[in-house]
Amino acid sequence: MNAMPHKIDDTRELHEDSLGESVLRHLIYSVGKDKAHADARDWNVALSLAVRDRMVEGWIDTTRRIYKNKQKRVYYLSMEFMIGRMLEDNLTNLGLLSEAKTFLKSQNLDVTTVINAEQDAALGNGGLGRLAACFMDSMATTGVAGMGYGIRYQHGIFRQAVEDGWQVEEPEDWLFAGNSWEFRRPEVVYEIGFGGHVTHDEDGKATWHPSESVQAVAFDMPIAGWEGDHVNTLRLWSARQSGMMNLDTFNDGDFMAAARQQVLAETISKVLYPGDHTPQGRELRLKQEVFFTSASLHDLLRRFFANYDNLDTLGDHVAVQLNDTHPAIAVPELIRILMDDHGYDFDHALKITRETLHYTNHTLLPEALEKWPRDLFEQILPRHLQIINMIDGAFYREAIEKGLDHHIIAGIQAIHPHQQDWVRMGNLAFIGSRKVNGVSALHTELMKQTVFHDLHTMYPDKIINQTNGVTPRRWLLECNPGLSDLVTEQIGDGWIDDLEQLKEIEPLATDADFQQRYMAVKAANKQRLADMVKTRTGVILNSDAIFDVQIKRIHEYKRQHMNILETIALYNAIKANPDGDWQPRVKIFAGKAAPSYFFAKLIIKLINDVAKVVNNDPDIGDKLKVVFLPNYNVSMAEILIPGADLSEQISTAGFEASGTGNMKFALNGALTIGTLDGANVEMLEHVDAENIFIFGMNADEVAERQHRRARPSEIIKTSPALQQVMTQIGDGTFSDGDTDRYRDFLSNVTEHDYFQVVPDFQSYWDMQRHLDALYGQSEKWAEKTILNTARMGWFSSDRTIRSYADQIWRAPHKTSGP
Ligand code: B1N
Repeated sequence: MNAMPHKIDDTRELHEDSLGESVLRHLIYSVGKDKAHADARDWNVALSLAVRDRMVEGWIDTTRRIYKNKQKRVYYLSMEFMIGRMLEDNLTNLGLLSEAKTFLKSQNLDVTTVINAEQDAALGNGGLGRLAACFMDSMATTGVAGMGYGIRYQHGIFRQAVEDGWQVEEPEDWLFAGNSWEFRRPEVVYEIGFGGHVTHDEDGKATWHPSESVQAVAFDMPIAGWEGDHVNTLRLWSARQSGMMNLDTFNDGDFMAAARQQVLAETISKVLYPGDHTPQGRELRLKQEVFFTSASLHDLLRRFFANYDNLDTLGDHVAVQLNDTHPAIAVPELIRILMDDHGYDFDHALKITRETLHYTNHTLLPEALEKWPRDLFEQILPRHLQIINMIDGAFYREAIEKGLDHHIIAGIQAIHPHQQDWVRMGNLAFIGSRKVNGVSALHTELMKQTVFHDLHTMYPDKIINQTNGVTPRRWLLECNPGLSDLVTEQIGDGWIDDLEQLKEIEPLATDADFQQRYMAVKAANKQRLADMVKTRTGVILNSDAIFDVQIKRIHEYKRQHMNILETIALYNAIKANPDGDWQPRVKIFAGKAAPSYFFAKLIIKLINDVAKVVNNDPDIGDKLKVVFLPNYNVSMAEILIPGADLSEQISTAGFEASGTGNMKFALNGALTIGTLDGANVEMLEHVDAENIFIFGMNADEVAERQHRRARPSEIIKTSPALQQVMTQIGDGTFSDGDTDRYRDFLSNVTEHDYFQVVPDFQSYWDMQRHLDALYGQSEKWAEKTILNTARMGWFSSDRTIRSYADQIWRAPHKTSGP
């Protein structure tokens, strides 16, 4: 009990070298509180620091070992790391979770409350950033000498509030109470220049004279792999003013002008751009990209020189992975460093660069491909523009040699030689990299056929596929302890770092006792989910209903609007026959819309409008509920995914590069309703057609309809159900009689429907009704659920990382299995 202990009582417990002793010491000496006055966050900080202490030894050890063995290093450059909370992850990987729980209970503390007192580190938008976080875990687990480089944003992705059904963005402030995991490295600091001009001496050697500069300061977080012995580093850069505040200005009394300089410098790492698939052609964004890429390259080269004395063999010892084009400025920056700082000629510098850099593409959406106005680029990076012109020159000669015509070459150079308007970062990254990869089999195939068609003909061996994966530590072991225990009881715990061992539970899929135990775990997870929904929205859920979940960024191509149209049609059907034998359903949505993306915000409003009508209709009762959960983040996903029965992966075929939520759901035993898109295609191959519910057009059919500009009107005419839905949205049924609100929505769907909601609607509806019936056959449903878990092992990000290490990085790693 927390009886008013004084300091002596607290310190008297500090005699054993236990985790608890260390927590108490940190509570007193690091947090500066006694037990009587400590709140959940204080305990969280004390426990985190105690865990961090235990990581440091392995960390220093790993660093020494890699250095001594000259192990090939892998650098993962990413604008985004969607980490979430770290405490449970670190406790788990270090094998300290049960000791920590026992200790917290002995102090009469609620374990969940203490763990949840940590703010999510949400330094990303969605899947791309979360993939980077899963990769950090898997690189440590598989023993890759990997280091992540990114930006220590002071403000991560905005907090989403919902007011009157509309999304409202609020600032996020994750660092307000400090970050227990990070180490500030004031000695690791680089000057990053912008603007200015370039001079050439009589030998032609160039010197760039930037007109402004900021400093990049390193902050490190240790990343422990499973079982804790290999500990890598995530190094995030924070911007600060170069040099001290200008004292002359200060003495003149113009303190504000001096302070302004400081603020301007620090804006570079102030806030994450909240666009997902919406490139921000803004000067500050370009500066952010240059800032972290240049600092990271300088840092990795400095480390290289501790072992080697010249850069000729850089690519033998170092592999750099560019997470999308956001760090693509690495191509001219590395060449610039090699030429201007180390005296290499251009051809040699380009060769070394092309042995070192690799580029991952994450989207084919044309509007999402990064490009910068040439003039802006020249103004901020005059030397880099010169180098890009040299790259284009060299590329032109290669292309001519390979027999390409001028027209085609112009289309794939970094800068179009005649239009001279944009610097196209995808082309630049492709030309400057050794390997280029897509993130699912379908996506990689489409890269070859569409966006990179001509570059692919020129370099037919450059593009390869690396299907995404998810870490089984966070996405099964930690988020679903009930299922983890059940699995471990049957097959041991080898699956935790060798996920394909889940295959061993396959024979139990038809075992009545195992089915019953598996579904009892699912029921408990559904209850936990329902409790959260009640706390956050007040809506009470019927746990006999199918929990049908769509959680991801709100985007037209992801088609949340098709889901809500189907929801309205179901509502109408129930209302027309309230005494029918309806399978109860709960439709759960969560996700953020980019602040400038009006249509996505309108979809959120429509979901909330429909929820208000449906949830309050006495004819409907428990048969249908609609919920929009505000402020979706990693921690919320950890509750939603284990509690879902059904996973919505319904993007227009050809548009979702991979998806990773799809994998997390299936691993946790949700059945998938989805299109033949992204990694769904490979999930189908692994779980088999009878255990995944595929509907709608495939990518070729979609492309054909889009090409033809086929109009949806003909189809709507033949569907009374869809027609009724459209009429209701237009006549104010869901908008208190406001007939204006959804005008844009309706014209989008009924006139253009670029993302093919209308042609896919009927097959989506039919598949939903098929699933209703299947849910009633509880043994069959349980069997399919178990088979999903059993067959998803291949989608571990450990597999993905080993594959990158073998096929791209040529870097050593631990092999899996006994
Ligand atoms: O990357 C994920 C994939 O699983 C998803 O299918 C894909 O949509 C996602 C610009 C992006 N692609 N592109 C982005 C993010 C931020 C930004 O500023 C583009 N995100 C994806 C992991 O491969």
